[in-house]
Amino acid sequence: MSLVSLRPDSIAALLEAPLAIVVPVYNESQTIQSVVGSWMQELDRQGVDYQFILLNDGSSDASLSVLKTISAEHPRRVVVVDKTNSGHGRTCRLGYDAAVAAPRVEWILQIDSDGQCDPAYFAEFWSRRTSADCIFGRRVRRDDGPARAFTSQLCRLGASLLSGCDLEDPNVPYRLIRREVLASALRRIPASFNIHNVALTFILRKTPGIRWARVPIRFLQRQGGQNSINLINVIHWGIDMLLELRRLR
Ligand SMILES: Nc1nc2c(ncn2[C@@H]2O[C@H](COP(=O)(O)OP(=O)(O)OP(=O)(O)O)[C@@H](O)[C@H]2O)c(=O)[nH]1
Ligand SMILES: [Mg+2]
Repeated sequence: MSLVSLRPDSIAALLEAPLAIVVPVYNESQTIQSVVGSWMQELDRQGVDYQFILLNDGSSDASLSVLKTISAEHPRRVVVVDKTNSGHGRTCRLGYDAAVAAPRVEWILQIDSDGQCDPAYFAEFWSRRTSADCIFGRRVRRDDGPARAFTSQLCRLGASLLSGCDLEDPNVPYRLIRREVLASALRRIPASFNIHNVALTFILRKTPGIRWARVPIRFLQRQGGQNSINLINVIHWGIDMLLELRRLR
């Protein structure tokens, strides 16, 4: 199923499986098909009932047509959303808003579309759900280079100083969250925020009574496409993140 609607409730109406997988997609035409394929293989092996929400974030390459092909091949497993570019955080937010509005969804998994999130860890995440509300990856090994690791450490330092506790890997894109817990956290995060995943980690960690689990993961190199790191973006995101977290305190 493919749609061109930005309303969370119209996306939610298409969600029927207990696991919704939120995947922001930006210029990933080279990678997205094999990434979704390898995830499907693992999810099917685990016997999990799932649906992908693949959100095309205004890609300028052929991502959208690849997404449409994937959804035509797997209509029961894939919902495609096409939107103008708003960045990783706001794109994830739209997926989260849709997933929490779907009554049959019990869990939301967020992963990236460039193949850095290895499906091999999924079984461990899934098994932890009986005793945790949030299961987050912690990138203990990174194949994407020291500049990436350094940026993540700066993010961790800034976010942890503002929250008063160690947020470990606040921006990690491998995260499984119980629907009710995500829904109540989102109510405390303005939709206009930019760095949503860090704000979400911050709020979830500060909410009493939430049961946490962390799964150590190796973060792979992106499987193709463009590496997006550039100093100007990183500075921009860092400033946004600090301003946004200050508002949440
Ligand atoms: N760069 C970028 N990525 C976006 C955007 N919207 C959604 N995404 C997706 O967000 C995820 C993370 O983006 P990446 O460019 O991989 O960012 P990263 O993992 O920090 O950096 P590299 O993989 O090293 O390039 C990917 O799945 C992108 O397809 C956007 O506006 N810009
Ligand atoms: Mg990446």
